[in-house]
Amino acid sequence: MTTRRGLLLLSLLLIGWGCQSRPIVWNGTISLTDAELIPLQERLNEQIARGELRWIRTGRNDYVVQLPGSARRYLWTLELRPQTVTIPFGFATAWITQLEFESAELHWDGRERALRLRLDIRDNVGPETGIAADVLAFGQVQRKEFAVTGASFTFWLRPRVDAYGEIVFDPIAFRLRVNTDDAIPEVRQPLRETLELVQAEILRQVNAQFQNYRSELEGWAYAQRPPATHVESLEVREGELIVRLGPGLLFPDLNGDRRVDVQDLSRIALRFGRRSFGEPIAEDLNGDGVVDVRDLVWAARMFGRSR
Ligand SMILES: [Ca+2]
Ligand SMILES: [Ca+2]
Repeated sequence: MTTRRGLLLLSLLLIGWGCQSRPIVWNGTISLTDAELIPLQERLNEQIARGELRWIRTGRNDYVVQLPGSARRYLWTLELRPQTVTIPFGFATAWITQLEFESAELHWDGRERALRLRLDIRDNVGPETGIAADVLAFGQVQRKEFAVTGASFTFWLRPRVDAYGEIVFDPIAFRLRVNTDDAIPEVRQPLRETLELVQAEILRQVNAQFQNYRSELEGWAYAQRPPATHVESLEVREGELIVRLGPGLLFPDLNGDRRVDVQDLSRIALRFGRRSFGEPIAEDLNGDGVVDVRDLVWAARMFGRSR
């Protein structure tokens, strides 16, 4: 206990000195193009092929999502109710019988400044798929069914830099696109309104489940750049993410519990003075090739923080 307290005190005393020192740093810019997204895209397409991301319909939908290189499988649930909208002289209740996902595409979308994930929906003409509605007008109920063509689900994930110089993704924007022009004129407008309600409902549920998956995605983004760097700024252009990197100060959690505490400082102290000969050392937080007071100071400054 005394050793730990001593360590902490030493670190805190050194902060003033450390603030003035300038570690040797890695500066530069990297570009993450659509090519870097291909493994993520392939994984999604495999999951569509395996039926883990198979379709969406009114009722309960269960999905499994897994990133390449990760052992974690995320379960997502969407629970959609039939939607009722008013129409002249009555109302219409519509539901999705079944819309099947066909393929996934990932792209850096310059206009939206976001990572775009589009799930294309198979054109359907069968009786068991598509969108259906019960239309009540002038006291009569009629069931209408619509074949769906050119439909897609699109999610946008907006990257930004957090206070630790890491890429984080903000909650999702979403658009459900269905060609409603094929629907008969009397239900075209109610159908559009219904789809807007469904879209808002999907967005609400997906964002509520985004937290866990988000850290996984951020881990992926972290792995795409050189070690011992922090992100200074981001710019999403068409087809690429431009990442400007600055002085390499890794978040000083060395035992992987996502929190900087005395255990992490102890690890730096234990390897104090160690030099790297090619192989990076985890405790060399600023990447200058040696575990020294600069690394300890950085860890002390981040003491108590979690991520
Ligand atoms: Ca820790
Ligand atoms: Ca160092």
